[in-house]
Amino acid sequence: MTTPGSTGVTVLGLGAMGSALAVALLDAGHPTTVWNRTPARAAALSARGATTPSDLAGAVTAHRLVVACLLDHASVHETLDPVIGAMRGSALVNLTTTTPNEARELAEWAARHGVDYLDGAIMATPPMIGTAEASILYSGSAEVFDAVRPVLDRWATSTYDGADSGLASLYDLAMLSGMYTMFAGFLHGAAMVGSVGITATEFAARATPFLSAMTAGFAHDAAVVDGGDYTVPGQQSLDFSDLGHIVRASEEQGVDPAPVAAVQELIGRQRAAGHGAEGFARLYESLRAGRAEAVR
Ligand code: FVH
Repeated sequence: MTTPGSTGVTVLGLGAMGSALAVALLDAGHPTTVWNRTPARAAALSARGATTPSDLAGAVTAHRLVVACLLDHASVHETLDPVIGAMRGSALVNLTTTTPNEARELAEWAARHGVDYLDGAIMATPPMIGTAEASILYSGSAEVFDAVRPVLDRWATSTYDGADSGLASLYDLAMLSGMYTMFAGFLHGAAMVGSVGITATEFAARATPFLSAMTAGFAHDAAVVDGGDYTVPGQQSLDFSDLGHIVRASEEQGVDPAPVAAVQELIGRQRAAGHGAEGFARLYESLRAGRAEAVR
């Protein structure tokens, strides 16, 4: 039996990302079959040499490696439920963004139909695909990852995070949580200085080196969290970290303090529970407890 991917690849979903993935394969000379719910989106790829079968069943049986890059978890089921029975013995690499549990559900569903499942989380935008800046995280079937690695490496630096199909998604969404929270904080700061006419561009020039330097603190906080001792010397205490003045300054400038108020609320929970003298990293305990009342 042939190795999945060695004779070609089928790409399902030709939105911005799916099209970028298919173009990278075509540019590398991989026989590539494409399918999209709205067929017109396949025309440009057909002109570049992609095969465009008349129906989905033809697409998923054209090759033993099927890549899905659809909108969300529901669209994966909506697309593949009717044809999964024809995919027995194939490998499914799902690059659609899902939650970890949705990825695990898809892995179990695929296994019930004799399909090997590898989940992927794309840490890149479509123009980055095929460049050194692109990264894709994978988890699930190690056999599929190893077998189709030459295909995966056409798109990005490929990292395998283990057999748990949900892990790639978990890393992805955890990193995006950090990113979005940081961007919200930046925009809040921009609104604060914007209240006196300073442009966001001017603020970005000032904030970028400062915030970049602050990321060096991740490793220190991580060591404290992993050590589990929030009293170790050298930490900024939660009492010292009171952000009430930032919240007040924001309100004085007529700016919604929501991002920084959320951090202040987390600090307040730990201080109310008697941990004010301990380090800022103790916020981790509030977050992992998961509920406002569950402060340890
Ligand atoms: N674009 C990006 O920068 C991000 C980077 C990180 C990873 N994401 C995820 O990649 C998935 C696809 O993203 P996309 O950018 O290609 O998304 P769209 O351009 O909106 O295309 C969506 C495709 O999904 C098809 N589709 C939607 N619903 C269904 C359905 N119910 N059944 C079948 N196909 C469906 C849609 O088809 P059509 O509207 O053209 O008929 C597109 O092919 C996504 O998970 C991102 O989170 C990208």
